[in-house]
Amino acid sequence: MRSLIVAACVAVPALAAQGRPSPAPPPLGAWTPVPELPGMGRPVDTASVAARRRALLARVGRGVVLVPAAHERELERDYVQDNDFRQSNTFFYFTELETQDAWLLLVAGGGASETVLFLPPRTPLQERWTGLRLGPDSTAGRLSGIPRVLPTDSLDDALAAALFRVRGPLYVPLDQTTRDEQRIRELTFAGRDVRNLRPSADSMRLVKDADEIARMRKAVDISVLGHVAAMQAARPGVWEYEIEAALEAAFRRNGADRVGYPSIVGSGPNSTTLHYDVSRRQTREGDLVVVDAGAEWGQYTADVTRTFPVNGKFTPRQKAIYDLVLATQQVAFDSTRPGTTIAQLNRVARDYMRTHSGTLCGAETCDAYFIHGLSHWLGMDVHDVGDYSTPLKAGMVLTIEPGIYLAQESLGVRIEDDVLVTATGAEWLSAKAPRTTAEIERLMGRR
Ligand SMILES: [Mn+2]
Repeated sequence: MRSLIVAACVAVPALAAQGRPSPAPPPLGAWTPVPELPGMGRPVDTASVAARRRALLARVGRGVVLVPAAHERELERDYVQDNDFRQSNTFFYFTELETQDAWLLLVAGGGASETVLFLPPRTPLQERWTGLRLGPDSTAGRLSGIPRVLPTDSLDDALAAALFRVRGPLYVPLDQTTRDEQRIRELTFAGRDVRNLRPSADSMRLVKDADEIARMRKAVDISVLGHVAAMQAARPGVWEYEIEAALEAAFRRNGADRVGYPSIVGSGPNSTTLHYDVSRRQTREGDLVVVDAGAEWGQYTADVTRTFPVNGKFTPRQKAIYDLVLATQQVAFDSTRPGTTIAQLNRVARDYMRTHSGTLCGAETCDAYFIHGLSHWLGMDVHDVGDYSTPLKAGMVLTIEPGIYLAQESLGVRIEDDVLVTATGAEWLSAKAPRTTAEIERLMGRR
């Protein structure tokens, strides 16, 4: 699933703007454009990416790292639904460049470390179709903070020379398309010690640096506005797709690049289907609606779930289940601090739900209906990379998302927030989305 908490409901900007024909505030997603690349790319935090590359080289010790960029997707084959292109996360992590068909070469040991960016030459004719592209020139060097930029046709020679000099293994991310794998095979020859870069690169991504956290905050803030819009769009008789449209309109209006994963808007019986994403049912009086949706911004995604009554008012039964899920989430949050593990948080949450079920879930305790995990890592991937047994450290971001799904009653409740581990505990990132039944009813009462 793709799912945090807050003590108080903070004023949401979209609410303040309701019904006032005042000039629109700048969208949350606004960010200084790069003049050389109209329409594509955002500025690179060159200091952050350079620090990530240094950290990687320190881990590698001696060797050569080669990271390909992603390629443009094909409309006819790849069912492209948002953009023709999204950068590969590994390439983005070490460059923050949204350019296709590029390669990053890092050399560690053998006297000196070296970083080279390879870019395909620019072709003006093609740019009539694609818009301006980065090419192997000084502009790319300046924007990327990588002084050495060469054309891709010099990659083979540069790689051979680097491997000869360093006499160490070649690290490549073994997750790329067949096209890259073929190219990587061509670039290497028999007997070469080729290793997977992913375990090292992925474990680095577990702890977010300041630039990554800023991107995540933006993705989360945009997502909060979407969830508020979804609650405001709800009333008995609207179709799930109408709620989804309001949600995703708010994402885009506030600068989201795309959704981080297919939005889940499940009403009534669909509230108990964890990954229901077709949004085709008409809501009815008395339904609960589970909305699990996150905006992606600057390659990072949020993952937030809210559950609300379509008519704006929880029944006593719905409220009782909701409040147990909410209290479970709070208990897990209160245990979130450096040194603990996701497995421990899971245990704390399940123990709490079990011992506080009373007769709410009949013969069973309610944890029997909490049928998925409590948490997952969050970052560029909605289920972000990294070893789940890693003890929490400041800078990690995870979801906390308990749920109870009672299919016989068409009653599903999930509450999911995004949490940043801090030096002393944790911070709710998605706290601005109304979360308690009182906050939700107050917001929906103003529709
Ligand atoms: Mn989730």
